Amino acid sequence: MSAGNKRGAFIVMEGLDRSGKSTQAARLLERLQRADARVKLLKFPDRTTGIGITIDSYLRSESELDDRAIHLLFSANRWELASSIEESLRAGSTVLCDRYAFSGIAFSAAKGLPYEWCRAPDISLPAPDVTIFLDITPEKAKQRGGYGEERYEKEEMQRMVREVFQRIGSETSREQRWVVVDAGQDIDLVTEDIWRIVEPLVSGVLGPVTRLWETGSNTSIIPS
Ligand code: Z5A
Ligand code: MG
Repeated sequence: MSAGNKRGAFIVMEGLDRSGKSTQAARLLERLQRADARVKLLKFPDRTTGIGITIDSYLRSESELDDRAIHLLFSANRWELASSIEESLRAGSTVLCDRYAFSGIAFSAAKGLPYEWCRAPDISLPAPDVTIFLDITPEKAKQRGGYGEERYEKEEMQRMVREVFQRIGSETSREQRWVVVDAGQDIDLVTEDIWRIVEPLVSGVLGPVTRLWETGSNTSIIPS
């Protein structure tokens, strides 16, 4: 991190199931570490917390929950870590995150819940400086060993999820960048495309951490 008032960059990976988020997040982590950046990798849902254990059981279809209740738990799972994300950014670490609030909206809206209702609980979370959307067709994703056994891992569901992601991307502000990468290409080409987006952020970002979907205020969620 260079001198000045710079903070760490907040980078989010989004995409359909099997689009390569975890593979690319691991590669990016390694590359950032080689570039001598302090970096923290997170993944949502974080299945290790109390809330995350409930989410895990739901995703494995070991328990049932009302659609709205599980949506709020996914959001609460992010809020559990919101302060620590902001602290890491302020301390100069790059924060890399595998899925975030956009997955929350995409999956719940694809189930039929109203889009605005789905977005509401995540308003004011720390906003990414860039969201990298790994775009792939559900047909191509399925060829990658087929979908697994978890809830939502069905082609028709993934098709609707992709449509909601496209809406989110089209509505994202210029400041909170949404960049689409072709995730159907060779794995190394995807890695290079991602690096071109991330490299300029490695030396840090000027300005405070912004808030998701908040207008006119950059008030921190933690005291300075
Ligand atoms: N969910 C939600 O409803 N609400 C929320 O708020 C949040 C999530 C945060 C669990 O997510 C579910 O939770 C998810 C959304 C919902 N449901 N679905 N679907 P998860 O993140 O724990 O798990 P996942 O993301 O569904 O699946 P995944 O399998 O981890 O996908 P991935 O990380 O994008 O893919 P990958 O593991 O990196 O790669 C998959 C395979 O493809 C693997 O064999 C790779 O070697 C291969 N691969 C990767 N890239 C390529 C390329 N370029 N070419 C060829 N092969 C490749
Ligand atoms: Mg994954």
